Amino acid sequence: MRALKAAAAVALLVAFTASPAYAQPPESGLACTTGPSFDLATADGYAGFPDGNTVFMWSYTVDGGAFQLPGPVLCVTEGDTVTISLRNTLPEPVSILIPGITGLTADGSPAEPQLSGATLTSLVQAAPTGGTVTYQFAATTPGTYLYASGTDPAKQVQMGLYGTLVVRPAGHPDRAYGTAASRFNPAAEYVALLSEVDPDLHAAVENAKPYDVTKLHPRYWLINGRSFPDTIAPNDAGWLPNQPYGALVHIQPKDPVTNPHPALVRYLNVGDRTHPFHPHGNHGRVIGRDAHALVSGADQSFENFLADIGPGQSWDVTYDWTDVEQWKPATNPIPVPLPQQQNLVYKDDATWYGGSPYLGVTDSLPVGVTSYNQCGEYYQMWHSHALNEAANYEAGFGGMMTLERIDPPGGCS
Ligand SMILES: [Cu+2]
Repeated sequence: MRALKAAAAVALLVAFTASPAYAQPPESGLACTTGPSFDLATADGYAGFPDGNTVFMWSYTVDGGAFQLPGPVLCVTEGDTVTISLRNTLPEPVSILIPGITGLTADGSPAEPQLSGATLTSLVQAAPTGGTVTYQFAATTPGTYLYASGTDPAKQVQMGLYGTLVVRPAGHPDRAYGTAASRFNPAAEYVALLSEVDPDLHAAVENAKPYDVTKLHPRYWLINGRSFPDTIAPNDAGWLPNQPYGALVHIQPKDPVTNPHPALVRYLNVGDRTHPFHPHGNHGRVIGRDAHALVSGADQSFENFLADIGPGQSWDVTYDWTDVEQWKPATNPIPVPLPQQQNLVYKDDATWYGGSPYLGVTDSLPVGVTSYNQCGEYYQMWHSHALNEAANYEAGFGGMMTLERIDPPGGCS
């Protein structure tokens, strides 16, 4: 058995050595489905969570594609005429509503709330079962938008009918808004779409049973359709075939010459409670809210420790990581005695610690300890500070958490 393990280890080592991709950072960050015309359909399927549970859900997907949670990230440019055709495969009418977008048409007419007698049935025209509706609007204002079902939203949004729309300023794909003050590093652009899942509602829908939405009790807390630790897995991770988007924020230290522009995190909350989100390490700078720039004209952007992302809101936050204390082994050693390695506990003989507290330095670890650390990079928490949400079915740690990964200057080599 031991020999077998050793042989497997050698094989793995060879595989890693032979593959230049091993040194590359895991793929993360915003993955656009590019418009301005989109053919979407609805789908049903199962989302998987780290405790092994699966939950029946509905979603938007590119027509012909499989169920995916959340729906595709739709990217368009200011000035585009955006067309979204939605084919409905679900057993009830569904629609798409984009809060903040005005002048929406459905099948060529102004999109209006749908009434059945005195009862509101949909906030916007819906596609009947087996039917298609085509929405159109002019993308006039850059920013980050939610799109979600406007039909029985308390049920359908909870079921998973939601996604992100990004409107980029014309001519400036490296800016969140039109002004230079909103410039960011396009290689470090992230979405954090926050949502909640109450499996009881999903089981009721799957089994055609009634459910009282006023009794909603979320048990899973998601970023981009995944809960921790799946949030830190790469985009398109093989074991999450229907949850394609990771949420690892992967950056390098700010440097005036080699890395002058910040990362951009586009937060959205499609759930029904506020999520107090914060990164460890450095503060973020809020440069936009609900597709309204805080950096056009007078600078109204602000630094904060914690972004209270309310239901239905989007926040655009830039982020720099700076090594404020300038810890260097030779010139500025960390002035605390570090425990002997023999006194450190490594869970399951594995760790993300690189053997050294200094960025970009790796050192030896006790024999038999596996380090997942590639090049002395740092990991810090990035999470909802409502710690009941840091759980999967009320068992911690999990839920609405992810990590930021800080590579040494220049990246992993
Ligand atoms: Cu924290």
